[in-house]
Amino acid sequence: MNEVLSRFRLKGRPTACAPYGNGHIHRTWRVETDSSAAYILQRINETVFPDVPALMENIARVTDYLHGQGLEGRRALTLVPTVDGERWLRISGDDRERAGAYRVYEFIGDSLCLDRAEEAQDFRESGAAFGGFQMQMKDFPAQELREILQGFHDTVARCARLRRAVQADPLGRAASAAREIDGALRRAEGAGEMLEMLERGELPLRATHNDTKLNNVLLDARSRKALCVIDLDTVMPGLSGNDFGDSIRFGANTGAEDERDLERVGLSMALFEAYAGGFLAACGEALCPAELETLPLAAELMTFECRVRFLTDYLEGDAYFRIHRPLHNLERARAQLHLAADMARRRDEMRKAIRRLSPRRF
Ligand code: ADP
Ligand code: GN1
Ligand code: MG
Repeated sequence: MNEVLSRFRLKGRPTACAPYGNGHIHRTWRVETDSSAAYILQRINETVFPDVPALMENIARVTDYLHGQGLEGRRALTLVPTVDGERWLRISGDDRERAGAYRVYEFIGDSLCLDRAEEAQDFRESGAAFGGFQMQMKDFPAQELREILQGFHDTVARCARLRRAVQADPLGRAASAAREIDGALRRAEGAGEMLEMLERGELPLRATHNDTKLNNVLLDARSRKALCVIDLDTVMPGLSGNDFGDSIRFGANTGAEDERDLERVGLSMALFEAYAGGFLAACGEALCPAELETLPLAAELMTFECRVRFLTDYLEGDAYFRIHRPLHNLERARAQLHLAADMARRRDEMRKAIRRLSPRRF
């Protein structure tokens, strides 16, 4: 790895380089140098992100913009340039272990990265980090960002793909999932509600994060307060509600994402309020009333979209989401169905909580 590292402008000479973190997409190492500097080195997953120049252009734009907003040090990711002044490095050759696209970030020390909230307060802080991100990015020209993963939150297109998978039924699995398919296609009717609002100009297009899980936030190790948002690969033009909704889908579920005992699956209003409290306080007046109105619907739609994605992947042969048991994707889809139904029932409760917690009156 020394050859790769020697091509980046590091402070000092590398003394250690070891695999780091629990990310599922890239290969990540922590690097230390003899000048007591620390870095994150990543080899970019080019199967998921084939257009590395576009990906890195987006990240450079966003990190430059955040620094311009005064977020320095541990408050935002910082890319370390190569010795040629580039934002990333291509290593070519036949050595498959070595060849690839690399980037380096400054290491954000004394931080925590959690896979699950240990207390509601952790989830509130993750809301504060993502709400803060909305605030920091509110004047960013979203349309200048490249759409790195096309149609990522186009729920209508996701439903169309499900229909194609049902028709093609390459593994003959559709019969065994008939109930799930029927249910999903029935809800597909209103899947475009937020996209239509965007088209009518009722919702603004924002620079959004799009992968708002808890482990894409760093908390300060001592205070457990939000430090910054990381994993900026999926920052694209999108709807603010989707960022809120995907966090709720994953983090405010009383059960696991793939829970088989559906009795355990549901929306925890306590966790919903914890996240919403952190998020809304941090984004202040950045979101307009129409966006605030859509947050409960967005939580349900993000859950519905995930259900459609899991079900499609089940029918297509589990090619996208890694599975750990044969029916895993079907079980995930069932659990998301259960959660989305609970969210639909509680939409009014969520709406009231948002009105109460938002510093902006609407
Ligand atoms: P993936 O897309 O594979 O999830 P991430 O960019 O989220 O990759 O990074 C993987 C892990 O590395 C994170 O979960 C976090 O623990 C750690 N990490 C990433 N960037 C930094 C950083 N700048 N400082 C400290 N830790 C980091
Ligand atoms: C994937 O890679 P990971 O586990 O953070 C997916 C998300 C889904 C999530 C469901 C790039 O996230 O969109 O919501 O699985 N990420 C991508 O668990 O497709
Ligand atoms: Mg990550």
